[in-house]
Amino acid sequence: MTLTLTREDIVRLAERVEGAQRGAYAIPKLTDEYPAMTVADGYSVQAELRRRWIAAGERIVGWKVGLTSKAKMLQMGVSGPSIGFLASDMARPENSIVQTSDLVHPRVECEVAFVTKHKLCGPHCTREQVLAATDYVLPAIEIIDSRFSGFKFDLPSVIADNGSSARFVGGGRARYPADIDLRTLGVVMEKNGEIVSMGASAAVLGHPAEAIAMLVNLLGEQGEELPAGSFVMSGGITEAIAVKPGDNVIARFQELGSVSVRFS
Ligand code: OOG
Ligand code: MG
Repeated sequence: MTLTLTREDIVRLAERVEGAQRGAYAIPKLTDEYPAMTVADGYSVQAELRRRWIAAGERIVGWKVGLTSKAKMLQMGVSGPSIGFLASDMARPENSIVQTSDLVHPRVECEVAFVTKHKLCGPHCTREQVLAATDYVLPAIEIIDSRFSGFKFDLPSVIADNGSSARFVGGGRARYPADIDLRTLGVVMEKNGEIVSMGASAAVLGHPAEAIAMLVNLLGEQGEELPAGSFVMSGGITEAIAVKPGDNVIARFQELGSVSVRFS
């Protein structure tokens, strides 16, 4: 993996992204200024961002992997995957109100989330290993918020922006993975009582646990492992839907119940 950015560039870009995340304003994609930026550069900026968040007292509770379904890749014009860290202050309780004034242009996605009971390490992590290390799965709504103007980006930029991570809500009914078929779960997303998207969990790499294995292998390339007790989102099953104040979103999953969130 090639790095083109200097240490100074990495710190500068991490500060720029952090400013946009905390201040909820849009910035041009980073490759406008650094056209040669690579995926490895993007992960260096993300690692610096994570270091700064931890230094500010935040706790990393897990990870998300994104751009794992055709619908998402087509919507964003980017062939994934991208991973990002999840911090404790991004979590919101089921059916709570998420404030949009803290966000640039929020969108919602329905995802299968995993909670692990054993640590996982790459390389060569497999779906079977992920399932054996999973404590339970649950439905989740991810609220993504790309900080890039017009939601237009490329893979190095979105990785530097921590995979557009902003908020997440877990809920519904937690299940042991052995008790359900994770490939065939139907999901319907409703906004203000109307169906806005629907799909099936196989849209995520044929099986959402494949996405977790991919995440573990990407973490391995960065010299990291996925600790036991991590909360991990496997990627939007359908395309993401824009939300505004007053919207009420509910994702209904077969076997996993439903999860909802409101916006103000
Ligand atoms: C990148 C994040 C994608 C997913 O589930 O595919 C993502 C974006 O679309 O802003 O979280
Ligand atoms: Mg997502």
